Amino acid sequence: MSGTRISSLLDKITILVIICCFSISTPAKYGGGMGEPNDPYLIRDANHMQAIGENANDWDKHFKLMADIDLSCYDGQDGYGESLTDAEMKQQASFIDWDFVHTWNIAENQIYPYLRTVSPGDINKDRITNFLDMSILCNQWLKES
Ligand SMILES: [Ca+2]
Repeated sequence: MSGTRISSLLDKITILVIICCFSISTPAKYGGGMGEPNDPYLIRDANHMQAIGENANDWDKHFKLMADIDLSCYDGQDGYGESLTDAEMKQQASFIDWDFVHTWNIAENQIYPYLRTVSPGDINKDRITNFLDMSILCNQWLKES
């Protein structure tokens, strides 16, 4: 073998080793994929879900859920939220900064918070259905007849 051919072979081996080392040192993120629309990150287990939460730079990427993931073992005590007991869920004081005047309603110690809606019978939209609403409705009927 001539010196030129040996040198060329060594160059190819060096390039191959560099490529192998590079591919080995770059672990797949999540369960695979590149986070692109045609190659989304693959989410296969709860660890992948946890990793997404810790990587805000990936929140605008594309993901594909590959399994029905059981998250019931997570109690929300990792700084990502706080779990409440059933009794606490029925207390207005448990929901800090929630608007219980305009948006939410609760019957304490009875049910969980629920979104306020306007009753169809609340004609003047004051969130109270009473005889004033009936009076407004009756006046409307009298005007139409
Ligand atoms: Ca009303």
